[in-house]
Amino acid sequence: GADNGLACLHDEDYDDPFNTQNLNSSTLIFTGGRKSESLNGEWNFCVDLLDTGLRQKWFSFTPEAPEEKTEPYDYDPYVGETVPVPSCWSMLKDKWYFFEGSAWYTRPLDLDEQPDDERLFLRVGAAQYDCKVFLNGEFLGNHYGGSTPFNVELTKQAKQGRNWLMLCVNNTRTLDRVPMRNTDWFNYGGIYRDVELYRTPKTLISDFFVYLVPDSSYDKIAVELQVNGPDKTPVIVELAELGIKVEVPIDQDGFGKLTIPAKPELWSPENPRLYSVSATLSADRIEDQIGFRQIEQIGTDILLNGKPIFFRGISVHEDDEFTGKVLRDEDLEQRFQHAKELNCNFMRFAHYPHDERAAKMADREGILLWEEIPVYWAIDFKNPDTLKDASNQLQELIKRDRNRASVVIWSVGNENPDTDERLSFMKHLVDTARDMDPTRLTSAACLVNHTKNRIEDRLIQHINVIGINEYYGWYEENFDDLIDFLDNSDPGKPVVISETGADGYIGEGKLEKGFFSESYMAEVYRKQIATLRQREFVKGISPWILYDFRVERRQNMFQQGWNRKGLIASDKKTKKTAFKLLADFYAELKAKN
Ligand code: GCB
Repeated sequence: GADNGLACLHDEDYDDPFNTQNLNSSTLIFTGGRKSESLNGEWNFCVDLLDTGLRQKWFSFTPEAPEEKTEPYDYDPYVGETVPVPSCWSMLKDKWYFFEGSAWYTRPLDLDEQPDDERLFLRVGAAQYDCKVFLNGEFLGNHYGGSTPFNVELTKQAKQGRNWLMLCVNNTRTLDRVPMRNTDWFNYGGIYRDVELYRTPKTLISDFFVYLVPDSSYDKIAVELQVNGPDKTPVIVELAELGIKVEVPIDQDGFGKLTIPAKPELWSPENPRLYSVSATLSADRIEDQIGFRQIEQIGTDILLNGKPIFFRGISVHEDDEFTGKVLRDEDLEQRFQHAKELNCNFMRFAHYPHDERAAKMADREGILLWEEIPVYWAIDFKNPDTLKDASNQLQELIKRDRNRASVVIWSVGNENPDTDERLSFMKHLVDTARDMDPTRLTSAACLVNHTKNRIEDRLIQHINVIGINEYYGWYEENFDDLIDFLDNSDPGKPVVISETGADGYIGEGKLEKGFFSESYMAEVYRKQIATLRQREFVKGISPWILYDFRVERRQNMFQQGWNRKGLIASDKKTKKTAFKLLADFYAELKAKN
């Protein structure tokens, strides 16, 4: 038949027409204050392991024009099974648990007549990893990167009446992507964050960055704006609570920047003060709640608003026993509640960009954040496409979250082998972060030289804060080596212990002592706390991890598909003994400050 595999996708000599990578978040980065129509809800759905849909072009006919259907297609996108969006298909049916490949999402889009001066955008909060977008049979582009939002303009293709939107989402792990094949978290698939439709005027404010100028004078706010469209009139920026209303001139490229004298109350964990900021350009208006603060690194110190700070942290994944990567508001609130019970002032969002609602909550809750992209372990550092993917994810994350006062660190990687290619790859990412954002520190979980038992990583010269994942008492069986390790290291920069911990299994068949017992886990925490507290250059700790999380690679009888290093079990309720040890330690540090 026609589908004989000759035009097989991913065959080496096949030029994949759907791999354009032209979608990103750049036209509609800024959604704050805009009204949207939710496209969440039931979508028609079909898994497509063999990519038959792309070869047979399942998207090419619509029910309104059945004559375009020239052959008996192997799937009808307009009838049949549905799934909710957002969701992870892995969680919906047992037979989809390990499914890795393409899946098709289809839904109608009924539109009124579109006013001439209106633009229409589809925004996808996140789809893991590759998402191809089709409207009324036309391919509009694809997006790489499973954890950052992207948008696609539908103005030209959308028509009055019934339209059909199809998204082909592929969660195949590949060697050239970020992340690559091997990770220590579950490979969920699907559209797992909100899908929305936005209407804007012809000219819109597409990007908006407002920050306290980081020159230690605390008396200037900078505004940077990007405008998309023909109108180049000034944008009015208002910060009513500070008595500010200014016009920001826009240049020919649509860019505008202004520095304004202002003395805002500073944002901090103790006083998470946010200000309403708005920007108006004719009919377009956006709003945000923004905090102003300064974070800097001097020698081995980290300073918040000029005062040395210690990060009392905890690491967390985006994972749920029942919904996978879909986190409801209550889930996120509970997460901050647990962090507060631990007396934390800091969280590490590992190992990829988390839901954008989480950073907004952290702004309100007064929790400092480390945000990160999935440059994890040995990705393909010599491949320019891999760098492009990583860099795009970093830029999308920064643009999404750079108005969040809570975010103080951009982390560009986790435990990557120290090769020349990796060094230049990572330096490129650090430079990108600095160019786009002068108001945050850079970091990465760096390397330990295990022979010399010391911190040793050429990347350290390029970043502000050295993240160290150390598992003395767990993967490194001799705990006392931690003492040597710290003695041997002289990093000259602040070190944040970005991971430490041990598995503690508390379900049926649990052990009283030894590896995987809760008491052993607690013992590791006791020793870690006693040792780390004595080191001058250790300026923060974010143990691994708040909750047990699902992962394919952990299959012994205590794990059964879960990494059990959580201070709280996978039910997100049951606390292990180590929880209180850490909470008490942090309470003591907090009292001293
Ligand atoms: C690490 C990784 C983290 C793992 C953790 C572990 O070093 O960064 O992703 O989950 O160790 O539990 O082994």
